[in-house]
This record gives sequence, C-alpha cells and structure tokens, in this order.
Amino acid sequence: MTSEELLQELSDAVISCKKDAVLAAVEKAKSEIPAPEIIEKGLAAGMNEVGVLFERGKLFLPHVMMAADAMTAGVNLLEADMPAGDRGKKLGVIVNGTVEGDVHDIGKSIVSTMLQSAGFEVHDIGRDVPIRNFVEKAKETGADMVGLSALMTTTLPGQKEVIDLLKEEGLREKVKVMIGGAPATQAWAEKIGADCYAENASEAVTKAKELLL
Ligand code: B12
Repeated sequence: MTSEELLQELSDAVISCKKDAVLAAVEKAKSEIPAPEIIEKGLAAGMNEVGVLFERGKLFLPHVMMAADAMTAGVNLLEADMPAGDRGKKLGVIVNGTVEGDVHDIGKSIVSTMLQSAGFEVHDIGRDVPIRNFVEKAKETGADMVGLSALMTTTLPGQKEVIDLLKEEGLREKVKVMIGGAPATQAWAEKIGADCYAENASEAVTKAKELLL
C-alpha cells in the first residue's frame, strides 16, 4: 500500500466511527508513516470530514462522539511513537487547555502531544477549564506560555478573558499566549492581544519555537 492509500484508510476508519477500524489502520500505518503525519493527514483529516458530514445532517451526534472516541484511541496508540525531539532539553514550559464551557479536546490534546514531543514541558489542564485555573497553573509551573483552545464561537471570548486576567495579575509580560481552535483566526488573535494564532498542531510547534527560543 502507498502512503496515500494508508492515509486514506486512516481517514475512512475515523469516518466509519469504528474504534477497531481506527486501531487496525494505525497499527498498519505505524511502521510506514511518521506519527505526526498519521495524526494530521490521516486521523484529523477524517475527523474534519466527520465535521462536514455532521454539518450537512449526514451524521448525527452519537456518530460524532464515536468517531471522536475512535480518533482519541488512535492518537493514544501513537503517543509512544512520537519523535523524541529535544526531549529532556526543555525548550520552555507551556500550560495548554480548552477554555471554560467547551468540552472539545481532541485538537487541543494533539497540540499538547506535538509540543511535548518537540521538547516543551507541557501541562495539559484538560477541557472546560475555568479562566482562573489557566492563570493559577501558569503561576504554579512558572509557565512561559499559555495555549488556549476554543472550538465554538460562544467560547472564543474565554480566550480574551484569560489574557485579561493575566494582565490583571501582572503576568502578561512574562507569559506568552497562543490561541487555536477552528473558529479562531489571526485577526481574532490580534484583536484580543494574543501573541500568536496557529491553525494546526505542526504550526503550533513552529510558532511556539519562534516565540520562546
Ligand atoms: C468532535 C466534535 C464534538 C465532540 C467532541 C469530543 C471531544 N472529546 O473533543 C462532541 C460530540 C462531544 C461534541 C459536542 C458538542 N459540539 Co461539537 N464538534 C465536533 C466536530 C465534529 C469536530 C471537532 C474536532 O475534534 N476536530 C478535529 C480536530 C483535530 O481539529 P480541531 O479541534 O480543529 O483542532 C486542530 C486546530 O483547530 C488546532 N487547535 C485546536 N486547539 C488548539 C489550541 C492551540 C493553543 C493551538 C495553537 C491550536 C489548536 O490544532 C488542532 C490539530 O491540528 C466539530 C466540527 C468542526 N468542523 O470542527 C463540532 C463543533 C465544534 N461542535 C459544535 C457544537 C455546537 C457542539 C455541541 C454544542 C453539541 C451540538 N449541539 O452539536 C456540543 C458542545 C458541548 C460543549 N459545551 O462544549 C459546533 C460549534 C458551532 C459554533 N458555532 O461554534 C461544531 C463546529 C459543529 C457544528 N457545525 O455545529 N462535538
């Protein structure tokens, strides 16, 4: 099988919403394709298609939940295979999470995994995280950067609230802010005074390095 065919199989497996199919496709692709590529060009591509089908009414919420579950299992299976990068050399400390009111965490978790394997010390504080917790965790860990994920237009303002609270607490000079998630944009990042926006996990790694090294 060519790489293209393997990536297609990964994507189709996510769209099928079947965990077994995803795990089998990941096992098959593992020795042929680097883990970050399996995630971004295979699994995440399938999840994006699931989103499109859901929006068109061709898939329903239970399917989306099953696909999300299957994709998470696939990513977990790959975690051990992520490139070691500069691990141990600690490029910087990053607190990453999904803002309050928002339970979407697949993309955020991929970003955490990729940042970690690139050599950052990542504290992933989960999803639906209260605004204050980002600031408290940044203090506790001496973070250089906070990553904020939001997948819904209704939760985007949470990214601004974290920035405002960082300012109030006098931490904004010390802590960079990177935002992401499907409804976030470069223009939104500029509007709320974030340091950067990244469209996907690879770009998040590149931009974190630009800002912190
Ligand atoms: C999977 C999914 C779910 C799953 C989530 C499971 C989970 N554990 O995450 C479940 C079924 C639980 C769910 C629930 C809901 N969902 Co939903 N969901 C999706 C779906 C289909 C895919 C999201 C996804 O995982 N994509 C794949 C990942 C890999 O991509 P990603 O998240 O975008 O992440 C990438 C980048 O954005 C970026 N990134 C992400 N985070 C970060 C962070 C940083 C710091 C950086 C730099 C980059 C970055 O890098 C990632 C990797 O490349 C989207 C549709 C879509 N097109 O996005 C809807 C969608 C986000 N959901 C939506 C809605 C409305 C809901 C619900 C309210 C239920 C409903 N009525 O439909 C609830 C929300 C409950 C809540 N309070 O949060 C809407 C939001 C609409 C809006 N206006 O904002 C969407 C757009 C669907 C739609 N069109 O209606 N959902």
